[in-house]
Amino acid sequence: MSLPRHAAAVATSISALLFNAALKAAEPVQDAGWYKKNATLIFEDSFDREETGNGLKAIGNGWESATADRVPQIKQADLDQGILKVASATKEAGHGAHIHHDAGFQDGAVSLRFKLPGLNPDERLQVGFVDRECKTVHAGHLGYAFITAKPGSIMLKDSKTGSMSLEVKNRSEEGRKATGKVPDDIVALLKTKEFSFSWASDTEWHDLLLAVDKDVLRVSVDGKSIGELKSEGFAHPVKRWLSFGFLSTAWIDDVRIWKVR
Ligand SMILES: [Ca+2]
Repeated sequence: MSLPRHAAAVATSISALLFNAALKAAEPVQDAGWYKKNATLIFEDSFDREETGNGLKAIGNGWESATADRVPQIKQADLDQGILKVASATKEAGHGAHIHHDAGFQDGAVSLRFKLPGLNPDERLQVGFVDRECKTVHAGHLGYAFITAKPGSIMLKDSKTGSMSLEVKNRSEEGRKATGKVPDDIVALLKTKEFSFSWASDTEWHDLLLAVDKDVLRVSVDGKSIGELKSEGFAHPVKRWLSFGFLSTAWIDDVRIWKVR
């Protein structure tokens, strides 16, 4: 089992270890049951309806597609048998499908069921948080879990202070222009902003819990912890949108958003 990157950094002294052990013992495990008991349910959707066409608001219940209007002739989001089935027209739209819903918490979680149905070789579901009012970052990208079918993995990423930071993007671009490569300090920084955990993927339904707890992003599947990443960007004060991104096909059901504060 791989050790989360931050855990290695924290475990620099015995006193830090003991301090962490005390914290772990005092706090209950924050699984889906913990959120049901301790957090406020601010949104839920089981997709038991039909969509209304292919447009921006066709999914209904407050969902919006950021990419529907690029390819109005193609249905990318299909409500079928009570499931949100997404088939991203990535090539035609020049962009992977992005679907989002208002969230609005600092600390909280999203729970859902997902399935990578095995219809395409590049299936990947991106689940995370966006704040378009955050001006230090490209398109408001804060942080995500990337669930990839082949090879099976789940990557946690702090986009806000990593690859989507305007400062990081500008430094990378300047470096490429000046020397043909991204500056070494930026390469080193970006390595600290993401961590990939192995996950045995299949084409079945799974329960996902993605939780933000201060500066920690935590992911579990089917009630079992996959891993967590500690990074300053996750502490952004407002996760304004829940956002899904797609490369090809992924299915989603039973989305719930929980707010702790
Ligand atoms: Ca359903």
